[in-house]
Order: sequence, then C-alpha cells, then structure tokens
Amino acid sequence: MTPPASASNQLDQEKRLAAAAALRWVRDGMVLGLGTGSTAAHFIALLGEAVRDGQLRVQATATSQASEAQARELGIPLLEPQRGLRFDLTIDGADELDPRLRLIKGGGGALLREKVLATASQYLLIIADSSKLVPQLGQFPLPLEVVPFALPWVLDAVAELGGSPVLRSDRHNLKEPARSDQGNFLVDCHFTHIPDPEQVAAQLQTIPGVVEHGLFLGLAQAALVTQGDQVMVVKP
Ligand code: ABF
Repeated sequence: MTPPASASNQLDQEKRLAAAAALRWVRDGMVLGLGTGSTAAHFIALLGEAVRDGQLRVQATATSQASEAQARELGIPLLEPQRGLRFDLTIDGADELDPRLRLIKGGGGALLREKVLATASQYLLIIADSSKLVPQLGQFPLPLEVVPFALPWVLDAVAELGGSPVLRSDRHNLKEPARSDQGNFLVDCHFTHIPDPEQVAAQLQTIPGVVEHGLFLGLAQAALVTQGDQVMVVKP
C-alpha cells in the first residue's frame, strides 16, 4: 500500500535523518561497504558531499550496481572485490529488523552482495525509518536469490515450508522475472510470521538452487532507527 503523500514525505525525512546520523560514524581513512535502497542512497549522497568537500577520505565497495553507479558519479573512490578486502564499516538499509537486530533484507534485490559485504565487515550499521522496526520478522516477504534452472523445485520446497513463494516480476516489464545483479531470479516468500528465523534460515540453506536468503542473523552490531525527529540507536 503506497502511503499518502504526507506520510511518504515523513518516511523520506526519517530516512534522511538516519542517513545523516550514520555519517557521524564514519572516520577519515575508513574502508566502507555501501548499502542499497533509498535510505542507503541518502547516506551515499551525504558521503559524496563530504568526500567532495575534502572532509573525508574513504574507499568503498557497493552492494549493488545501482549504489556503485551513484558512488562513482559522486567521486567516492571505489574498490573492486579482492582477496583480503575487509570493511571497517558497512552502512545498509533493511526491510525489517527486530529488537535482537535480526533482519530481513533484499526487498531491493541486492541481498547477495549485501550479505557478502556484511560478512566481510567489522561493523554493520543498519539505517532505517520507524516502519522497519517490528516485534517479529515475517510481515515483509522474505527474499531469496535463486538460480533460474532450479526455480520450480525451489518454489515447491518453499511452499512445503509454508512460505507461499512468489517469483518477483521485473518492475519495468511485469511479464518478465526480475533479475539480480548476478542475473538470478528473486523469489519472495510470504511466511507472514517467522518466530524462529534461525530455523527458517537453516531450512532455506539446504534447498539446492537457493543462492542466498534475506535473513541476516548476527551480522548487524547496531541500527539507527528514526522515530519522528529523533534517531534511536538499537543494539541487540
Ligand atoms: C536494502 O535496504 C535492502 O536489503 C532493503 O530492501 C532496503 C530497504 O530499502 P529502503 O531503505 O529503500 O527502505 O539494503
């Protein structure tokens, strides 16, 4: 459901506040992971200004082609994937987060690169508007990245788990399946309630053809969640 104009402006303002708060966590010389989504895009824009003004010297790797293009356009020095590359700090959004900082991510289709960089990061900082903090994960459909050949069997296996799987359509051409940056399909699993995310993650990981799932467990150290005009620090 698209929120009415005033509500969406309020949400966008909350995203900007969280993004601005995250910039204060960046130190000169850091190697950063750059997230994906509208909240992360606000952060990248602010980071670009700080780099352009000479306030910060950083290097970064992005979690999607979209974020990489934005960072390159802003003159943020980019690092290609390479052995030994580790990130001091990755700043990324989320679709849902619970009080223990367990996350659902991947609504933007970038879950694979997001999880790769989150895992290679010393510190993962989540930035989110107030709509993202939930008591229990699951209302937001859980995204999977799936190898196209395996799709029918993955859909069957997720249905058996009670996940009501839906193949995500390309937003520009609904007749075509959406593709990740890796060219794989995206499947959204409508569990509605996920009381045991660790169990669901373990089950999904055993399905051949599931390249990655959107449950991020034990990866985030903190979240900056905006409530109105205040930014709250959430730690597990
Ligand atoms: C990204 O942040 C995705 O994992 C997630 O879908 C998105 C949240 O989007 P937004 O910040 O636009 O609400 O990391």
